[in-house]
Amino acid sequence: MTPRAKLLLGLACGVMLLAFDALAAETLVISQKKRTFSPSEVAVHKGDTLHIANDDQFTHQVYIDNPAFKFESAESDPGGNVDIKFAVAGTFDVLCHIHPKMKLQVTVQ
Ligand SMILES: [Cu+2]
Repeated sequence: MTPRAKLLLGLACGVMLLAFDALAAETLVISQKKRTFSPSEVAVHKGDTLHIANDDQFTHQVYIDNPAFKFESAESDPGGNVDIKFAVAGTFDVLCHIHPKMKLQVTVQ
């Protein structure tokens, strides 16, 4: 095999690996609207990311207080967003310090 052919093969393998990674890990969009998460329950796989968009007229925040996974965002103004990557399996409540009734249940498999 020529050096050029080896290089092309290497590049092709790299591109396929990147494509596989993109397929394996997903990003799901959650909306914060009228002081609720929508949807309010979601199931994801380990490595997936939730993109939590503040589509509300209020400032929100998100946190997770679980022994297996803790997360604390800054305040997110209307139009802002927060990304949370879930690396651990389990069931987690995503909550908002500003609006204690807001709850999103995330099941990670
Ligand atoms: Cu809130």
